[in-house]
Amino acid sequence: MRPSLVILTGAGVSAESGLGTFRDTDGVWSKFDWQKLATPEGFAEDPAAVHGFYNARRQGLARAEPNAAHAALAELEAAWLARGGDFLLVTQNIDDLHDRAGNRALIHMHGELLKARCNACGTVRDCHDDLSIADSCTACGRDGQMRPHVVWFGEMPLGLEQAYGALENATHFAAIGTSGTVWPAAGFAEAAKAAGARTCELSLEAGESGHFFDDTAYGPASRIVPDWAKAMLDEVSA
Ligand code: BJW
Repeated sequence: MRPSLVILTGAGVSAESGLGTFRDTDGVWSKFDWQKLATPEGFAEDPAAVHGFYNARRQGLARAEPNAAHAALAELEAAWLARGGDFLLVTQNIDDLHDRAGNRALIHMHGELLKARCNACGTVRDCHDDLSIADSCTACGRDGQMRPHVVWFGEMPLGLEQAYGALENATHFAAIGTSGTVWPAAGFAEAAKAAGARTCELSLEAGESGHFFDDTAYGPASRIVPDWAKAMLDEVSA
């Protein structure tokens, strides 16, 4: 059978690059109110506050670099494809560290911090600087309609059809640095297991989908992901 690897990543893979996780003790949601900052209702009520939150995170991202876990996943994609396998990396992260490390078969299911979208016409454009309520859409010209191209609570994640298609055919699945709290990503391990994939959780500690994992490795991503990636390649090369 053709080896088919699907990897789901979360905030933990970028933690050692200096980007905050969400639900750890000092995580983003311990300091900021997700209802005000990560919902369409919060944005409608106070768009300037939401822009401020994402502008600060965009500035933080400009100072961040991919770590050894990102590098290992990019090398794994290239090596896996070279051995004739199928590969898909689905990230919940809105940072661009997987892109910068070199992953190409990549879905940003919760959007991208370095993109903005017009609420009026839907046009998506690159966004490397601060956004504000005064910005105009470069496509339709409307004022005050630009928003971060991210997926807030209650909104539909991106690329799900491709992700579920890959999960249905997966022979191997790994969840890396995610608490397994947020749906639909939290259901990926179960979907992969139902498809017959061998499943693995790599994180600092067990998340909420624990019973769907055949294998586990706990520790900092920069240490455990390179070791796991090497073991995966040894397995498919054997
Ligand atoms: C390390 C480490 C190191 C640390 N090394 N590891 C009730 C039941 C079920 C579902 C719902 C419900 N009520 C509402 C819902 C739906 C809702 C949801 O899931 N809510 C739950 C909270 C209950 N989901 C949605 O609304 C989603 N849309 C949706 O469901 O649409 C309808 C639909 C229906 C049917 C099919 C499909 C769709 C949208 C979710 C949008 C999430 N948005 C956010 C913020 C926006 C982006 C941003 O600002 O960045 O996305 S929330 C936030 O959580 C962010 C993340 O991508 C997401 C996941 O977090 P993640 O990555 O898991 O981070 P943490 O912090 O939770 O975990 C980090 C892990 O790393 C920990 O385990 C650490 O131990 C570990 N770690 N350091 C390795 N160095």
